Amino acid sequence: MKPIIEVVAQLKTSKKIAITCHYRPDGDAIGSSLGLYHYLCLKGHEVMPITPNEVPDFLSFLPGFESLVNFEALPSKATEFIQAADYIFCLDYNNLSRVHALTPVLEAATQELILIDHHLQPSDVFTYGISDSSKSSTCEMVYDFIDAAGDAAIVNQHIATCIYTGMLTDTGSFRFPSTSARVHEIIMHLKNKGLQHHLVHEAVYDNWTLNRLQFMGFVLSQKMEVFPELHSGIIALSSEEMERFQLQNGDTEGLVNYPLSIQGIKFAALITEKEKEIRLSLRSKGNVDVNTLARKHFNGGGHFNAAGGKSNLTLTETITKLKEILNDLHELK
Ligand SMILES: [Mn+2]
Repeated sequence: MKPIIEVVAQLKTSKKIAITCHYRPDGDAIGSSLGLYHYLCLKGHEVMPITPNEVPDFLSFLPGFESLVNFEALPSKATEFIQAADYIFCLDYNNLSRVHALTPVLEAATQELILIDHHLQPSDVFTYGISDSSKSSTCEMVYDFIDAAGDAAIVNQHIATCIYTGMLTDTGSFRFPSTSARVHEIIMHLKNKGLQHHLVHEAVYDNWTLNRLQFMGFVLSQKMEVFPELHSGIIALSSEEMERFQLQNGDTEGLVNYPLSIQGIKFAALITEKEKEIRLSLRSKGNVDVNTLARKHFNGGGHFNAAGGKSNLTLTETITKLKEILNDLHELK
C-alpha cells in the first residue's frame, strides 16, 4: 500500500470521489465519511458518501446526514456514481467483505481504492492508504489526513462535529487506552473551529426511547449471565426477545460493555439472534485478545479489545461453544 500523502497531489484538481464505509455503520464510520465528505466538498470535489445499508437514527444530527446514499435503498444511484468515480475511499474497514452487498461493486471497480482505517490486518486490495491500529478511530485519521494535506486551517464546524463524533463513540467517551494525547490535541483544534461538544454528547447519549431503556432494564436484570471464575459476562438475546421490545436499529449498541463494568470482569459478549443469523460482539480488558478469538472461532475480527463475529450454530449452541472457548483461555484464569 502506497502512502496516503501521495493522493493529496492528485486531488489538486476537481475529482469525482466516492466514500464508502462498513456494513451496519457506527459513529466512527459515519463521522469519518461525513467529515471527509465536507472536507473534499470544500476542496471543490464532487463527492458521494455511500453506506452499505441504513444508518442508525441517532446519527441523524450529523451535518451532511441527508447526503448519505444507502446502497440497499438506492443501489443504482450508488453503483453509477462509483463506476464513474475517479477515486474510492474506504473508511473504517479493512476488507471488502465488510461492505456486504456493496462488495461485488467494489471488487469490480477499476479505480484505485484508498484506505483510511484502524482495524488490524488489512487485506491487500488497497492501492493507497493508511492503516494504524494504534489510532483511536478512523475519524482521528481523517483529521490527520486533512492536517497532512496542509488544510487544518479550513476545518469548519461541520467537519469538527463529524470528526468529534467518531472519536467520542470509538473511545467509549475517551476512556479506552487508544485515547492518546493526539486525540485531545485534535479536540483542542476542533473546539477552536466551533465544535459544540456538549450537543454531540446529548445527541449520542441522551436520545433513548422509553422502549430502549426498559429493554436495557430487562437485559441487565434477566439476561446477563456472569461467570466470576472466568471473569466473564455473557448476554444472549433471542429474536423473540428483541422483537418484544420493538427495538430500532442501533438499540443494542453499547449493551456489550455493561458486564465489563462489574468488578473483576475482563471479558464480555453480546450474542444476538436476528433473522436466523447469530452475531457476536466481544469486548475485553487488558491482555484478553478478542480479535484472535473472533477470527479463530467466529469468522470475524476487529481490534484487540473489541471485535465481532458470526456463528452458524443455534443461539444455545453458540453460548455453549463460547463458554468452552473461555474455559480454555488462560488469560481468564
Ligand atoms: Mn472505527
